[in-house]
Amino acid sequence: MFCYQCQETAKGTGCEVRGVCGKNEEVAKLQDLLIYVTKGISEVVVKGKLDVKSISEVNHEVLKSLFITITNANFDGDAIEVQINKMIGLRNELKKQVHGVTFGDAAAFEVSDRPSMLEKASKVGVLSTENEDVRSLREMIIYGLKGMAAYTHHALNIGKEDIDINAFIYEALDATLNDSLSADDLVALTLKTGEFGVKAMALLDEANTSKYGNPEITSVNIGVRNNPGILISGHDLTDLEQLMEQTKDTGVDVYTHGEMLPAHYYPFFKKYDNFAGNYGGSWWQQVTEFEPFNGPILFTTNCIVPPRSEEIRKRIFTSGASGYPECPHITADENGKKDFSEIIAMAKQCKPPVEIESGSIVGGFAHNQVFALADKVVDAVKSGAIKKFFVMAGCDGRMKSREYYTEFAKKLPKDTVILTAGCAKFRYNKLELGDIGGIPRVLDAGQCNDSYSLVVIALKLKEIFELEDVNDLPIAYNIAWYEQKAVIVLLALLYLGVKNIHLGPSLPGFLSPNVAKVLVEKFGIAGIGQVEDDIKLFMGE
Ligand code: FSO
Ligand code: SF4
Repeated sequence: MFCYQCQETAKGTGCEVRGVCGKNEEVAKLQDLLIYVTKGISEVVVKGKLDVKSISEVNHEVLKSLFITITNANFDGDAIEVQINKMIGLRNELKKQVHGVTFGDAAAFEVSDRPSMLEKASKVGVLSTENEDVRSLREMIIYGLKGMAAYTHHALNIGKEDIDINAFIYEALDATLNDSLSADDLVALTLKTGEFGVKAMALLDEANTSKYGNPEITSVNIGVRNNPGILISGHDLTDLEQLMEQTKDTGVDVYTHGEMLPAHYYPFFKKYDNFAGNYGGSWWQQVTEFEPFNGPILFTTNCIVPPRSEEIRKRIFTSGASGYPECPHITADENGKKDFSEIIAMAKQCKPPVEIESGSIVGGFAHNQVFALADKVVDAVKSGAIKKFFVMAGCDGRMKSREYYTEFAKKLPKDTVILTAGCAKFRYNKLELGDIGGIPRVLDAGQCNDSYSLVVIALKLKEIFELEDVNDLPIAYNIAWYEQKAVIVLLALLYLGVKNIHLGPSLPGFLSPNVAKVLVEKFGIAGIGQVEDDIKLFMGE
């Protein structure tokens, strides 16, 4: 196996024996093959000039396939094998609509069983592209597409689609098979991926806010109550909605974990009395937090960490693109309805969660809420009360080097405000950082996809201050990344012309030295250093 798609990749260069994430060789190879067949489908769609509007099932399954391969989403080899077979079947059906076109291997290969899949996968993985710069650019595009697919898939669950995004995914995946494209072509395609990343985030924002209302300032309880509970993790708000509907009046409480925390900010979910609060910290803390939670856990998306004990594994359920061997996977019926009764029944047999912290955290500063505060914010900037904003969106992760972000937040001058989204916030959202004239110094917009809100806020400030260039705003970007959704957020920012983004805790292992050089020279991308030095640099001292 070879995988270098996430920040925790072994030695910063690639997992070759087993994933640091816990992904074994077989699952890694099956994921490679699943990506390969989505490339083959893309070739059929692009070369066959098929009408993307007329192939919805394929569109949706491509989104799901890409999503399945995101870091920590799906560890279930059997489920991935089923998906590969489904995709090959769809590909072959599509080919029947095309005549007189010669296809390459990705559109033509066949496999009969698991061993033949693994054998094929060994030949079509990341390292099958020999030139390291081409490999680097191709993979960066594919990782961006994975993130884009995840966001588009969530929007689809709410009934929102943008066919142009699906068409672009085919175009880009097909391009990764094309040996005649130059490095410049691939750099251009990388930025175009960012452009469609913005569209995907906008689509999901529209889907979430039209269905669940605009996020608003909310104080979220982080303690516990006395009832049994279900913990829901991941990003899928439609799963949460169905779980809330099915648990109301049952005596079972629902708590969010990790990236589901921002669900509390939406007006829609406030009507449920049993929506009890948020339990614990970011995704990787599940290794210690699931045990005292005592009740069942529903993963709606990544990030799953392989459970350390049988007792905990028995309490894990998955849905959507996520999966874990031997954990029940709750699938939707033809109307999108999921039956969570097995989880609710289990919860009733479990003890209530043990309290691991108490108090509350405040969030809900997506674009609409920040616009409501715009006058205050603009006055604070004009008066000098706010000197700088720090976009610290992105991810959290296990590495000790991420303590940097807690230190950075603590040591930032008191006249600065942190704009955050994604699970990076858990490094500093429980610190008492105070406020500036009533504006909290940490403004959490929501999930990683809500980085879109931060962009909308930046563009609004640019308009208010009548600036030509978004880089003239008093905003610095110190972004933490972990997996491929953060890659699409980064590409979206690059597409929007944001310069001098600092990316940490380490630069992606998938950047070849030459590609890294392009990012440094063209966009001013940099890594992180020591907290004090970086703060001085950002503050222009
Ligand atoms: Fe991922 Fe990052 Fe959204 Fe986290 S992009 S790791 S779980 O911020 O949140 O999915
Ligand atoms: Fe390694 Fe990350 Fe790939 Fe897992 S997802 S195998 S940790 S690079």
